[in-house]
Amino acid sequence: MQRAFAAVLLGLISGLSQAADSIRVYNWNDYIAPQVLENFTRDTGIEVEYHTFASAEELNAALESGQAIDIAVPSHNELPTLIANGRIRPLDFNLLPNRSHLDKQLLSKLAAVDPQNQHAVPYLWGAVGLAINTPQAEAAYGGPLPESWSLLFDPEKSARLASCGISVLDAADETLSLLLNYQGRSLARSAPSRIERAGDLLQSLRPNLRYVDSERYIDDLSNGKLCLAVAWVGDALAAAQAGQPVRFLVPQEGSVLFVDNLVIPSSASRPELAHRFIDYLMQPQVIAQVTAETLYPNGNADSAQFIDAALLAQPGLYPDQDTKRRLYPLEVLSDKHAQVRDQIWQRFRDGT
Ligand code: N2P
Repeated sequence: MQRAFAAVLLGLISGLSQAADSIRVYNWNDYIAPQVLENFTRDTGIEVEYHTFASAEELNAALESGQAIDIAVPSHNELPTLIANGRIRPLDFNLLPNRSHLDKQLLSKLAAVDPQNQHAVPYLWGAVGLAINTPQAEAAYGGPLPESWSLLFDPEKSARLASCGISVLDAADETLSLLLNYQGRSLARSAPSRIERAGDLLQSLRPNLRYVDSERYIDDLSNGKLCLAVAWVGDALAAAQAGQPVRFLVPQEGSVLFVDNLVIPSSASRPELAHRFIDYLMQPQVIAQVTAETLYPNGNADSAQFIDAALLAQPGLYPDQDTKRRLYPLEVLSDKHAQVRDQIWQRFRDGT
């Protein structure tokens, strides 16, 4: 009797603590395996209040809103500003034993934007490229396509593809960096006047585009409603997996690479539980599940053995040597550059 009573009491207590143990997570759209969140709650008793965002701007607004966020997933180029503005906390490595699985080379590169890797744990990464529905695009273009950003940035070429649908990511840093790189320049090292001229070119392309959005295009590509999309690799591969003749191309002129990171914002109300979440995701078999679901490479050196061989070999997922040589990391912008970028982008995105 007494034992039964104790069991009920224990159940009550753990029920109570479960209700109290909850974290709020902010992640990119289409960037998790839902099963992993369920398993985390099953294994730890910690509930996850899961929110998604579709642009760096949206994440920054959430981080500045003052609401409690326990986990966020900024791209590497945002880290210096987040650290300088005191928006994210240093991590307690003692609470992160699974850090041992992280790719050391990747960590040493990340140390350039996060000294000693104090604040960020690499989650998923990947290339930006063009997702092309080849039969549709060739029909509209009138022949074989050049493997070039000119398909988008040359107004005459993109006008030929406009009828079958072009979309651009709502990602200012990526798009402007790609355009300047296509022009043989670098966004971070260009004078504001040159960036403004690049903005004018973008504006002149606007009539050729269906929309600027990072979420809608995933379904539209999968349903054959777009023939050319600036895409993050996993989103493009998802369309191919859905059965469309969509290929992911890293054009000859090269393209940008991003590394997205798990961080604990200063606004976190449960930093210790946030560490448990990060450590959970760093288990090789768990992050392998995320890669298999999202089709984005991860930053874990021990996860390959848990990823299906056919998937690992899928062209585009982990870029081959030749593609890697054409990829450069998304640049960190000065405040002045960020201001010019924001002005250009608002006008372009809204098509006004
Ligand atoms: C996936 C989002 C990719 C994240 N939909 C790009 N930083």
